[in-house]
Amino acid sequence: MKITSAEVFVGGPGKNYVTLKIMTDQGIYGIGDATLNTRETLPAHYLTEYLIPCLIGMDPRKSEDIWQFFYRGAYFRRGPIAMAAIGAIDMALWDIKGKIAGLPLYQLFGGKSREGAMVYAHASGNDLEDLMDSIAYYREEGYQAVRVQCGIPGMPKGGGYAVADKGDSKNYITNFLGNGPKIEIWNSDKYMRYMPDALGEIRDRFGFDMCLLHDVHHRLLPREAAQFAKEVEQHRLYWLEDPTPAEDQSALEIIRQHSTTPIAIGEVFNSIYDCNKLIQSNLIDFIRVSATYGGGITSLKRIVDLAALHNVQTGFHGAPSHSPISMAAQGHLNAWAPNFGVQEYLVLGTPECDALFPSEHKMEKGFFYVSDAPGLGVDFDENEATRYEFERGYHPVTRLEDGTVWNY
Ligand code: KDG
Ligand code: MG
Repeated sequence: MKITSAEVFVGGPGKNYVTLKIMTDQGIYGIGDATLNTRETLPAHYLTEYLIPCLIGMDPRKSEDIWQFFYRGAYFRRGPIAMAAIGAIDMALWDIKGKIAGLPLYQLFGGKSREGAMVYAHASGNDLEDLMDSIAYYREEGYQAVRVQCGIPGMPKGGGYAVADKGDSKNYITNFLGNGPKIEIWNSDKYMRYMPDALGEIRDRFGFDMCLLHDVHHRLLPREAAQFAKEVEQHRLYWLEDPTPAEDQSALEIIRQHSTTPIAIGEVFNSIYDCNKLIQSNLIDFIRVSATYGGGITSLKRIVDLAALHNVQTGFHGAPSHSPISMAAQGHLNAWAPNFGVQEYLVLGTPECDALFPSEHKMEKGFFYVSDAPGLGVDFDENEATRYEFERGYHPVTRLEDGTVWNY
């Protein structure tokens, strides 16, 4: 069996999805996602200029060897661009493998450990009242797990990270597209004085029978993060996400020394080497790496296995930047993983998105159910794809009130 061609498509409804399609001499094809949010054309070029020319003629069943060829075979390794490109190839090869076997991918991993995988929604608001309404909405929809973010009094309206990450995909997309980065103003002191009590009020209103998640989005200093994690311990968060910037891994030691609040980290990681120390030293409770810029299924599965050895659970990144292809890849891993925790999932199910990526996967009352279709169980409609083209976008840039650039 041989790979005969491969093509990259960039675009989608309000989003620059980067979709790779690999064709074989047996008529079976596979698809993969290389959507590196706000830098989408870079993995697309990496694929077309460097990787696809080497792929032609390779045996698509040798997904491990092909992964090693592109990872180990490159002198300059890792980084989100290369790993997103390798990840897309890897997803497409697993898709082909499943189609050859006539099995959904979760069966190739070892079968299902659960029927539905719990997902968490993004509840957000310009202020706490607004946030409460948003949480109530998701609770009524049946969600057991909700991430909560709200505007902070005294910070410019709409300028807090909470609002930029707003839950519904339409707002999210509007926030990310544009001709230059939107500037957001941040003040850690105001945040730290307000947010712990706000989390307490949420518990008072909704009780403890709800998995409550909160994302600090890399904004605090290590000592501040330790203090924050200690203060919110009483509210029994399901997780506190990205309390400090991910590069400074020793910061997690300071947080651990002061609090038992569960820590989730890793949405910006792209290899097992970014998280092996954190996992093996029990400095985190949930690993957030994604299939998209984490090198695909082959490398994500390796991370899941390492995490399982150390009782770290999964909580894969699932912001709307990931296309339904990588969400399907993660869906199959979630169905199988013995150490599954939760999946971030923002409903993308617009008619346009469903038309571009048809699938039978289902979201019901806060749980994701993978279909039994062979491979990834999601398709890509090339005719639909012709309706879309690339539109440049940026993440916001954060500044402190005195103008200093801060972490987004
Ligand atoms: O591309 C970056 C976004 O996906 C990120 O801001 C979202 O923090 C995020 C999350 O937890 O989904
Ligand atoms: Mg996050």
